[in-house]
Amino acid sequence: MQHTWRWFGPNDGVSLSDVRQAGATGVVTALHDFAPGLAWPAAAIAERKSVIEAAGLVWSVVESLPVSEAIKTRSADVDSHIEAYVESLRNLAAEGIFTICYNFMPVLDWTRTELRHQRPNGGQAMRFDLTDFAVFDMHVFGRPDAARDFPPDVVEAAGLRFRAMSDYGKQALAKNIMAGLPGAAAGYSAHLLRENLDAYADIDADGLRANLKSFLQAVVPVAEELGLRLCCHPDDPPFPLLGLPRIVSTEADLLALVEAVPSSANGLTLCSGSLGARSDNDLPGMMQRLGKHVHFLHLRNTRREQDWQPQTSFFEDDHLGGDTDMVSLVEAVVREEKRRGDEGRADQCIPMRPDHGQEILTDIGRNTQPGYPAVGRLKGLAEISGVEAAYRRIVQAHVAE
Ligand SMILES: [Mn+2]
Repeated sequence: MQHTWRWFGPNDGVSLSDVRQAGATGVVTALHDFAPGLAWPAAAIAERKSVIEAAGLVWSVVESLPVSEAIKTRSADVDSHIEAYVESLRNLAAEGIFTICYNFMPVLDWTRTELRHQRPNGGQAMRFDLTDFAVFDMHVFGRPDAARDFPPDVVEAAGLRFRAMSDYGKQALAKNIMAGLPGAAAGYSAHLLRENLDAYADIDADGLRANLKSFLQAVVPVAEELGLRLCCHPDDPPFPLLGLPRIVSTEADLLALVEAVPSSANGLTLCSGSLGARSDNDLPGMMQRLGKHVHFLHLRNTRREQDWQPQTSFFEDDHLGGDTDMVSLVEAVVREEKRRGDEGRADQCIPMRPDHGQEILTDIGRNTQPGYPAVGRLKGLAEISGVEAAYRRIVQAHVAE
């Protein structure tokens, strides 16, 4: 694996010097100043690249080149936004940046109900509590018919919890949930959320799948011609929220995505943290079966606190802790890389980043991006690297026999 690290740009509290000391060689970043639907200018890409290279690192992966709501809903601006997307792809390829991550989650980018949940050891972790989410959806935001989307015991518990909650608690909960909305830094209102949800009134899962396929049909041929590897990030968490359809949540979804437009340019970001929140997702098995389509890895672990299949409550556990068998997943990755080498594939080495980390030691109080502390991710990267090094030895020994 190529060891990479997500960096949010010059304003990130974790510096490129930190990234290098943590042991990563590649950077995963995006030009966050450009709104979805706008093309990334060649000069801005070149400038970001030079900042990364001046620090002795390489820009390995773009995460994300965002897909606009107009593209996801195929509304009025869809054609101009796809044109802009293609222009960004051309400009990135011209700078030698070939791996492009995106997601197709309607409205929400990621969702947690607590950004800094106290762990027994004194560290802090992100957490998703389905009952808290139901409190927000049913009572704070007040979506009509929201109760139909939760198990009966969650509906009941959410009513009790809401009645006992202070105004401050309600505001804090709404703020945490809205933190995952694009543009959240600028403040995201309930009004804006309602407007965004309305755009999906007539789009069900099949409708969204059709829109994803239209998007892929437009961009994949260009990406293939440019030698790019597009890789869709799964839904986080991997089940519907706020009545919105979600179509990148299961192994069947991932398979449908790559089969919709078969091409080496149409691949996957295997995010073990997102997918692993569901008990019916077998991550090592998914890597074994879908490995050839995996262009980018996010290695992270979650532990389910309650399971209603497919909905769950969970927190982000240590990278080697949690419900996903990370050791077997890393083994599957090393074996896939070996297979690619034997096949002579140019992309044998898959970029991987430790996706999120708990806040520990000097992370606490630094107020870096939620989920993206320096020490917690360094620990995750170090642990995963150890497992990888061991499997590399084992796999090579096996081949020598
Ligand atoms: Mn991820």
